[in-house]
Amino acid sequence: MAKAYIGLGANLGDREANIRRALSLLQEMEVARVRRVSNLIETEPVGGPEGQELYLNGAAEIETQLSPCDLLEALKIIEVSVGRIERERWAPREVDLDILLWEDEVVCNKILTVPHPRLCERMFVLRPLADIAPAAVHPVTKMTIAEHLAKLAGEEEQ
Ligand code: A4P
Ligand code: MG
Repeated sequence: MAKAYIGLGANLGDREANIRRALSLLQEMEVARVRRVSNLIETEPVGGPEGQELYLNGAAEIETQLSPCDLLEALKIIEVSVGRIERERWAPREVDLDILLWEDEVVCNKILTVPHPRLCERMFVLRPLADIAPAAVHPVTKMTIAEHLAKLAGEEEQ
């Protein structure tokens, strides 16, 4: 069993119901066991088209027997099952499931980059992740999630 953290985001439809449904499907489809779920927070959209609705963002700790690439494939199936349809990059979405961390491993191939490449620069990812995994260490920077959150908060204040 591998421990991983996934990011949860939604800004279309019933955002909380979409996220909860995705978490249920992870278990029902035997993709993963959901061990912990952060608080869900409302966040301003970053990037993408003007005039988007606010996001609801969260993070979950999961345990899975799948490989990182198989997990990504399963997450995409769950996104579609919850109602996500194909749109341009960073467009509003019913649900977005990203792999944030996978054990303390680095994965980099054509379809998948873990840790998530924009993890350290996004409050909407770090805040919920720090809720459930403040001491988790980023395998590239060697900093904890709590340290990354404090660093980004300091930078955003300037
Ligand atoms: N991919 C590579 N690495 C990963 C990974 N670690 N986890 C590839 C998940 N996917 C990964 O993703 C595009 C492709 O990224 C996938 O096919 C996969 O092979 P996508 O979900 O289809 O499209 P996307 O989400 O629009 O693109 P991207 O680049 O993943 O965007 P982000 O970085 O996820 O940003 N603002 C707020 N407040 N809250 C949000 O949640 N989300 C985004 C999307 C923008 N602004 C936001 C939020
Ligand atoms: Mg995504």
